[in-house]
Amino acid sequence: MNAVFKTFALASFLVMFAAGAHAGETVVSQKNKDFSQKSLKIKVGDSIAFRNDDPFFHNVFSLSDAASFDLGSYAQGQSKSVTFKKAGTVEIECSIHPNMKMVVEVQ
Ligand SMILES: [Cu+2]
Repeated sequence: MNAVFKTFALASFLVMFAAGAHAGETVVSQKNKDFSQKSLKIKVGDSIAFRNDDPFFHNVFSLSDAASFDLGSYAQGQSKSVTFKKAGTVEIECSIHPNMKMVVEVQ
């Protein structure tokens, strides 16, 4: 093995390691007045991107102890994400459509 190849191999390993250690992001769609996933398990540090795929406004909020937030209301095609920093059960709702609910288990 020559020195150039060794350096390249080491750099490739470091890039793969860094990518593997990166926290995950899951996309959840809001479509037909519902969340595309009713329940989801993620790890502390992961994020969820909520994308509005309906031709009208949706909101995303949670009042749970493990994550309390309000992403506001936004239109079709827009997406907002939340990073979950605490373990626990998070109930997520839409203030515009009270029937829209999903549960995230943060582990
Ligand atoms: Cu909604």
